[in-house]
Amino acid sequence: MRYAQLVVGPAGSGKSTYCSTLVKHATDTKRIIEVVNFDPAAEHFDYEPLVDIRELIHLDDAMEDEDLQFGPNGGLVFCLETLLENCDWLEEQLGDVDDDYILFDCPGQIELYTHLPVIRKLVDTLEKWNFRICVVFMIDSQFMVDGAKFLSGTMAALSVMVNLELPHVNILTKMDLLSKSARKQIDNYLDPDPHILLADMRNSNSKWHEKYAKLTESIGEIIENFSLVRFYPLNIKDEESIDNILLTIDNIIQYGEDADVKIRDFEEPEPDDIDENDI
Ligand SMILES: Nc1nc2c(ncn2[C@@H]2O[C@H](COP(=O)(O)OP(=O)(O)OP(=O)(O)O)[C@@H](O)[C@H]2O)c(=O)[nH]1
Ligand SMILES: [Mg+2]
Repeated sequence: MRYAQLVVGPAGSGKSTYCSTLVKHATDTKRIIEVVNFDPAAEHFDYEPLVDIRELIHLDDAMEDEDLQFGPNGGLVFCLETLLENCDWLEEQLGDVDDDYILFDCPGQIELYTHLPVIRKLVDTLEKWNFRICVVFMIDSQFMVDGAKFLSGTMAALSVMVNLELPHVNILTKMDLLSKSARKQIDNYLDPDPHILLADMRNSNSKWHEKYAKLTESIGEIIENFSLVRFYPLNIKDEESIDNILLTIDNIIQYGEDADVKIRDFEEPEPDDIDENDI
């Protein structure tokens, strides 16, 4: 079995930072986690990718091509479709390593996850290669601090869940940036209670709420009754917070249960231990 996290979410939500944070955390705990960059427009990230889609196709290739003439959004979809058509390339780059653990750092274009088929097809391919996958949907906690925003973030998470049909974890990122009062507000939403949500919407005097109070209430109740969406807070400056998230996802993909957990051997071999045949 192979293990993977498909790291998705809106632009700038903290996907690449999450990947580099996990890689560092893994190194500190003597574990191996690799990252594959699936973002053809990426300019900067703080990890050394195992595979980089930009070596196959870069967004500029799609935008600057005289025949294609894509804009940034269509170009991005085109690049991912090109990746799909070149699965052999990806398979070769990934190698065939049993029990490996890979984060796929995806682009920040939300429609790739909410309704377009290309990521779902990539997932099917990864599953064929024996990957057990958890979708990790990132959302910036700063955009979740009132009832209306929370509702909209929840619906986005739900669309991704329905479209990708995989085990799924929602993460509230950038918790370190929240003020004390915002943090308190978010705590109310971690275990969403439709009544708190409704009270919040009522107090906000929003036009939406005036018109659609009953709809908001029903959506809130559906989410609660079916335990549909839950958010986990992540503070990348707190090792315990990182550890909790990793543990939750490991449990979901059953990492370590039937795997030979890979531990990096950081100790240099003693000179006496080196077999002459190795030299
Ligand atoms: N303080 C703080 N900043 C963060 C955190 N996560 C991300 N950032 C910052 O937010 C910005 C966007 O982060 P990225 O990790 O590039 O986000 P992304 O989702 O990969 O963005 P795209 O790939 O462009 O969609 C960067 O300036 C990061 O330094 C966090 O947990 N705390
Ligand atoms: Mg990124």
